[in-house]
Amino acid sequence: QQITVLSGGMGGARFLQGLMHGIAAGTLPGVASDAQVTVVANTADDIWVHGLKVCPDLDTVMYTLGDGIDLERGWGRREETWSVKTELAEYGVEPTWFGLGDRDVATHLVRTQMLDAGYPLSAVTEALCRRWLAPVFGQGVTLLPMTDDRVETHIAIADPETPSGRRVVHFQEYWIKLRASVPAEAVLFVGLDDATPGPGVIDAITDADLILLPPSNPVVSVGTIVGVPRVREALVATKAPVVGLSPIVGGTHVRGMAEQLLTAIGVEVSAAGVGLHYGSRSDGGILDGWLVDERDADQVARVTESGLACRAVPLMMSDHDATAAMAAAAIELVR
Ligand code: GDP
Ligand code: FO1
Ligand code: CA
Repeated sequence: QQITVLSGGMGGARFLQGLMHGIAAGTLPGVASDAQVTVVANTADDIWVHGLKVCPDLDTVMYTLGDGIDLERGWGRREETWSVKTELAEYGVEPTWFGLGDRDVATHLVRTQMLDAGYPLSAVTEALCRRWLAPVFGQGVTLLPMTDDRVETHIAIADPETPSGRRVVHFQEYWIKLRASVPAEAVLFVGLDDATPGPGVIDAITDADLILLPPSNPVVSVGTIVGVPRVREALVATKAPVVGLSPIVGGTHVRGMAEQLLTAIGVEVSAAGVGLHYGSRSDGGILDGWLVDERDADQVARVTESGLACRAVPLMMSDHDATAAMAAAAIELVR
């Protein structure tokens, strides 16, 4: 059995922890304990800092599943130290706002070295996962970048100093330095239209028995993956059922900045709004089913009217059992 998951960073990684927990425990309806999981991860958060290529969503999934993640921050390595970051700040070298951990630097050095040697990001990711995923899951989990091409999410914000009244910052600066405290006037996916799906990505969608959209950011995590040319068509055409879980609960994100970004692209910030934004496959969209949190049970009717299967269940990933139950409910919805 092939399960494919389209993932961002923290939200997708936590969901994957619960999914793997459920597979191992045999608690997912109709899912064998030797089911193979392929993660297609967003790479548009990627950023070059201090000459190093940083891939936040790939690394967050890799570190989380490999148990190297710092659980409190939700990103970067546990037992981290910050000597390199501190020394760079002493030199006054920007960006001082970026949290570059010493252990994390090793990952970026390996990645940058391999990229410089001509290896594509997919080969780099496979090499890094030999350390982080193989010992835990053998061949049970495969992590694929959505594309090997350079794609970066940039955000346009208001700036009265400029003739256009706007300036553009990298998504990481918008989130880490500005804390998404100013409205996103536009979301720009630099390079996305020219990107080619990474090796194995289209097959992972076409050959899947089940495709899951975790409660990842609909704009800069799932939206970017679906925006890679040919991915949307593959999702619409695949024989596999496609089911998603809402990252919006009670009218806002559980954490992060999905509210600001959904507003920027004119999508209603609600569980139903995101489900309808992804759209029902019977209507040219990409979903067969959509799970909303119990607090949004009043929105189920609106979603089902659009041709989508929909149910309200607990959607807080408070622990692995709770998350596994969410995965089970998602599978149940489209069985
Ligand atoms: P990022 O790349 O690190 O931002 O992580 P993702 O894009 O994969 O996921 C971020 C999204 O996860 C945010 O929009 C949150 O609202 C959502 N999220 C985080 N925790 C939970 C949770 O427990 N339940 C639900 N439903 N969504 C969550
Ligand atoms: N998130 C922060 O809030 N502050 C940081 O300093 C920070 C550094 C960082 C370094 C490497 C990495 O892989 C992720 C990092 N993140 C940081 C998370 C990153 O901004 C993610 O892209 C967001 O969680 C949204 O995807
Ligand atoms: Ca991300």
